[in-house]
This record gives sequence, C-alpha cells and structure tokens, in this order.
Amino acid sequence: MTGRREITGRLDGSGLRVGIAVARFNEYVTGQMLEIALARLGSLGVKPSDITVIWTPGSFELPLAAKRLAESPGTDAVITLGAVIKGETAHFEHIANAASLGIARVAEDTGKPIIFGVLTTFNSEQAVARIGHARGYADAAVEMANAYRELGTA
Ligand code: DLZ
Repeated sequence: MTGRREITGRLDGSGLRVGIAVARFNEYVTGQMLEIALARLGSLGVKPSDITVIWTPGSFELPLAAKRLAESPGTDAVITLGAVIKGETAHFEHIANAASLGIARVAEDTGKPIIFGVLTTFNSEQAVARIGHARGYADAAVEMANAYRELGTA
C-alpha cells in the first residue's frame, strides 16, 4: 500500500453526455471519422440520445462550436473532428494553429475535456490513413470525463 491515489478514467460511457463538433471541409475524411467516433462511443455505452453532433464549415470554426457544446447543460466531454490538409490549403498553418490553440483554450476556459481530433497532414493519403484515430478520440473523451468524475471535479 503506497497510500497514493491514482486515477485512470474508466472506458465506460454509460450516463455520459458527449458533444461532437465536426468540420465539413474535407468531409470525405471527417464524415468517416464521425461514423467511427459514434460507433466507438456506442460500444462504450454512450446512448445515442446523449450525443449531440454539430457540423461546422471548417476546422477554423471548431473552437467556438466546441465551446457552445461544452457550455450546453450536462455535457461531460466534447470531441472535435477536422482535417487540415496542407497540399490543398494555402493558409494551412493559420487554420491548423487557430484550431489547435482555440481548442486548447476552450478546454481551459470550460474546464471540460475537449478532445483534439483535428488531423493536420501534408496530403490526403496521410489524412485517410489516420481516419481510424477517431476511435481513440472517443476513448479519450470517455476516459477523461470519467477521470474528472472520479476526481470529483466534473
Ligand atoms: C478555407 C479552408 C481551407 C483552404 N482548407 C481547409 C482545410 O484543409 N481544412 C479545414 O477544416 N478547413 C479548411 N478551410 C475552411 C476554414 O476552416 C474555414 O471554415 C473558412 O475559412 C471559413 O471561416
């Protein structure tokens, strides 16, 4: 017995409310990410009626959409999903930076788990190869929501 308190959030989504903000830009990537995230949340026990999905035009709009979802009563965690692809985006850095910094700020401002699921890649092949990461984003949302519940700060 060390006396140490150690918390790892359980991968049990029952009773959790999850918001998903998903960018329509590069929907051939983000649409599949959404389906994978929804399927994983379902298999972890999150009820469909406890999931709210909001679409945004692109990743630049994800931070505010995530904030609104996080502020919606009862929300335990928010997943952001986007794909910023350099080869197709002259201002790749601006959009990627705005999305990543904005999403981090929303997590700090709201005190809720806001999962960064924005792929930033050099080409579409790399983005397509990472679509499956969405399963891990769903896991991260459930894990962190349960961790803060156990800590008593949710
Ligand atoms: C305009 C734009 C471009 C060029 N590229 C991308 C991208 O690769 N990924 C993405 O999610 N969004 C892109 N957008 C759209 C912007 O995120 C934003 O929706 C618009 O600039 C309107 O604010």
